[in-house]
Amino acid sequence: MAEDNENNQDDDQTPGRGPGHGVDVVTKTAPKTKRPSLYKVLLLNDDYTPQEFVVWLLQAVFKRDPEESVRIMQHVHQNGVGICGVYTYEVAETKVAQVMELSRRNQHPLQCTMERE
Ligand code: TYC
Repeated sequence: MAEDNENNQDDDQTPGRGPGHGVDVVTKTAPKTKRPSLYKVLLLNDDYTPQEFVVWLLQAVFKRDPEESVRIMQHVHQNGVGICGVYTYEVAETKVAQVMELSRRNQHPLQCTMERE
């Protein structure tokens, strides 16, 4: 912009555009960024998956520290369901797929789902 006055009051002394005529085109584009939706990744309790496997999984997949992992596992064990983490769609989808694949490979019935926050 050639000049910085808010409403161009003293720009139009001479008719027409061009050098010396002080005509600015002011465009104000609204920021169009939207925050992505977030998804909770939920672990479901069952009677067969070993507690140690769940604690290991929470560290390996969800990068929880050992104490947090025990706390989350115990919460799921006692309440039937618990949150492992909150992520954007594709990250949540990947975590769910990793849990399901690790459970399947180890022959555990552990289930994991995601839910929009
Ligand atoms: N209930 C399981 C047991 O006692 C442990 C467990 C915890 C399983 C959390 C799944 O998401 C789960 N062995």
